[in-house]
Amino acid sequence: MRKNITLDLALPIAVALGLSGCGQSDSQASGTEPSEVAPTQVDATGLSLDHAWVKAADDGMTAVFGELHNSTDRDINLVEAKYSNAEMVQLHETTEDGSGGMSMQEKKGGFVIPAGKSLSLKPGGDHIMIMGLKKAIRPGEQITVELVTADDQTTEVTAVAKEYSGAQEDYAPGEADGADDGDHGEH
Ligand SMILES: [Cu+2]
Repeated sequence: MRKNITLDLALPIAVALGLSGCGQSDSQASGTEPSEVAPTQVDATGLSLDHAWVKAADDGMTAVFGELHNSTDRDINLVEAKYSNAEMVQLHETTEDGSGGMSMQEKKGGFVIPAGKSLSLKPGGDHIMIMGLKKAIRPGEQITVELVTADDQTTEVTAVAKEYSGAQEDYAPGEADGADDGDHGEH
């Protein structure tokens, strides 16, 4: 249950992902795909969420990020996530809204993690959206989220809460809220 992600020295890169504010696709991951990386604790499903973290929040919405890793030889389709202290959890993708902003929406069909590969969940990209928090998530706190695959396998993952000021994409497409976070200077 308690997965100690800090011991995973074999994956030094993923830590910095998404923490640099406007992380718009300038991360080529610079060829860092070592073939002999040991996955952090994998259970029977072969699915793990490495370097998992959740944005600390008092109420409302927040999101879980990390590296979804599939250590099996077949694709895994993640269709649902559950968190007990929230009204709803959805699998979201983020898209550009065509006018320089970003918006997020439920990803139809969920996330597919190809056999032996990883899928990054990061601010500005795919993420696990938690809505209607019933209880604050404080920095440093660990929360447990259940991941459910299309073939009804469940994996429990632990995410540690961090303060993070990004990941403020509009929820509904086309809903300009005028938040000026200064990330995208033009226009
Ligand atoms: Cu979202």
